[in-house]
Order: sequence, then C-alpha cells, then structure tokens
Amino acid sequence: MHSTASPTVSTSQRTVRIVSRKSQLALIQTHWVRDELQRHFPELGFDIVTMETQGDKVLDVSLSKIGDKGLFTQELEDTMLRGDSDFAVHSLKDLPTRLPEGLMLGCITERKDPADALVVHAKNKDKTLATLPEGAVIGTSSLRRLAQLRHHYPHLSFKDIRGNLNTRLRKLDEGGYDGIILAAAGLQRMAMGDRIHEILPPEISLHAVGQGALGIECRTGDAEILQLLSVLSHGPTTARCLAERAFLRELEGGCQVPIGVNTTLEGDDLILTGLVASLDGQRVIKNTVQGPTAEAEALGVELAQHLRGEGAQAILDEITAASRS
Ligand code: DPM
Repeated sequence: MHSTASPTVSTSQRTVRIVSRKSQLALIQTHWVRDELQRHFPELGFDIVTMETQGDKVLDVSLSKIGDKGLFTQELEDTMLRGDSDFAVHSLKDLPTRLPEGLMLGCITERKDPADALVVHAKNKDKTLATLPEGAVIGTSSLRRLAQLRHHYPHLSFKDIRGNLNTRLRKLDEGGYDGIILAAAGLQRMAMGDRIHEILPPEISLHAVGQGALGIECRTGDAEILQLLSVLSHGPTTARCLAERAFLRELEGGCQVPIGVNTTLEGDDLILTGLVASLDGQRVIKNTVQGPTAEAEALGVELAQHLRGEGAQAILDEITAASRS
C-alpha cells in the first residue's frame, strides 16, 4: 500500500487507491475501471485493495433476513472514510440509495443489458419458464424476482440460492434446481453470456434499480478523484439510474424489497416504470411516468408517490413487519 498523498499534491504525482470486493465479478468490474482510467491517465498509478463484506461472509442466511444497509458496501466505505482508499467500485444495484455522511456517488458507468435472465439445467434445454412442468424449482434469493415470477408463473416453485455466480451455476448444474434467475449483465461480464437461456422482458420482470451499471463511490467533494471519474461517466445511464434511485429512495426500499423498474429515453424525455409487488405475487402495483430527462430525480419521486397512493406502502410495511418478526 502506498502512503496517502497530501491534499495539496496534484494527481500527477500520486497513486490512486481503488477498493473492491473480492468476488470474481467484482474484480472483473474493478479491473475494467482501473484499465480505463490507466488508459486516460497513463501518468498515474492505480492500486486495487480487495476486501470481504458482510454480504460475502454470511451465506447461510436468506439475504432478506440479514437486512440491507450496506451489506455489500460498508467495509469498503469505512476504508474511504479512514482515508485508506480513494474510491470504491460497486454494482450500482448493491449501493444503498442513502450513502454515509462524507461519501457520494461519484460516477455511473454505461449500463449493460439490465434485464434478468433464466439459466436452466441441461435437462430443461427445450423448456421456457412458461413450459417448465408444474412444481419445477427455480432458484432465486431476490424478493423482486420471486414476486414477479410467482405472479406470471404460478405453476413454478421457488427456492433460495446464495453464493457468487460460479457457486450458483454449480448448484444448478448439480441438479438442485431446474433453473435459476440471474442478471444478464453479470453473466455477460463474466463471459458466461452463453448460459443465458431466456431473457425476461420488462412485461415479465422489471429489473432492480441500477441493475447492469457500475456505481463508483468516493469522498464527498474529492475534486481530484471526481475529475478522474468523470471520464467514465455515461450521461444517459446516469439520468436513468438517478430516476430509478430517487424512486427507490422515496419508497424507502432497500436492496431486498420486491421493487422493480424499467427506464427508457425518448427524445428529451425519460420514461420510468416502477412496480411494487406482494411476496405471494397476488398484488402488483405498477405505473409509468414520463417527463424531461433533466428532471430525472423528480420523476422518480413522482412515481413513488403515485404507487404509494395506489397501495404500495401497505405492501412494503407488511414486508418490513414480517422481516422483523
Ligand atoms: C441485489 C439483488 C441481487 C443482487 C436483488 C435483486 C440478486 C440476489 C439474488 C440488490 N443484488 O436483484 O432483486 O438473485 O439472489 C447482484 C448481482 C449483480 C450485482 C447478481 C444478480 C450483477 C448484475 C449487476 C446480487 N448484484 O443479480 O444476478 O451488476 O447489476
């Protein structure tokens, strides 16, 4: 590890310290960020510091029961706040919508396909979610995926699955599940896009807030780092994700709530669809707002208020109460 540069030293003399989780996907993402920055700033040095987070360690408990406050981010944030690292690379969907005092979302990178995907066991190659037999077992630990798929495919049954992507695929291949649902983007980043059997369209599964994009977190107002990160920022993705995050923040949803979204850009407008569903898939509250992309966050807040008026809050309160009991 290199020593901390004093604030007056220009970036041209320093080594920038990036902090990352250790999982294969996290490292692929962090290496991509490092390589891009190195290409833009050949005079700088970049070190990667890896850490385990609570979310990596606690694998035997359902995600939704652990709570969601910075499960995959807190340990990384602590190093930035101590001054031991300069920025953290996250899957944006794992980054809470409220960040600790002193830290900010410094940049959002270009989004890959944000859709969910079905991966099947070899014996089900000729099946789809619609044609899998009654009682076929689908692995997911996402309440969002669970609620939406129960709604559309009541003939299927669902089983928790944890662990990193490789672990999940192994559990599938060993026969524990007929299929599992994963983010298309994660599979593609790991060069396992060929395992995607079916992409779930937004009519079936609205994706998680921020899915498919990377979020880079840094110290608030760290001008040198923000200037570096600006070369990785993607305007259209940023507008879409800020709308999605404002929607989730307004609903006070964490990372483990049955809340899904979809965004598109049309001319100067942003179109945001959002959904809150009950865990049994019986109640689905869904609506769409459209307005100027420049007011992305206000659109997110507006949509949250619509859904709340239509009964979303009652569903979220039930889930919060159940997870505490
Ligand atoms: C969050 C969820 C999941 C991850 C919940 C959700 C999926 C958990 C599960 C917030 N984080 O999506 O409703 O399926 O049991 C995660 C993945 C990626 C980032 C893996 C995945 C890769 C995709 C990306 C886990 N975090 O969703 O299959 O970078 O957006």
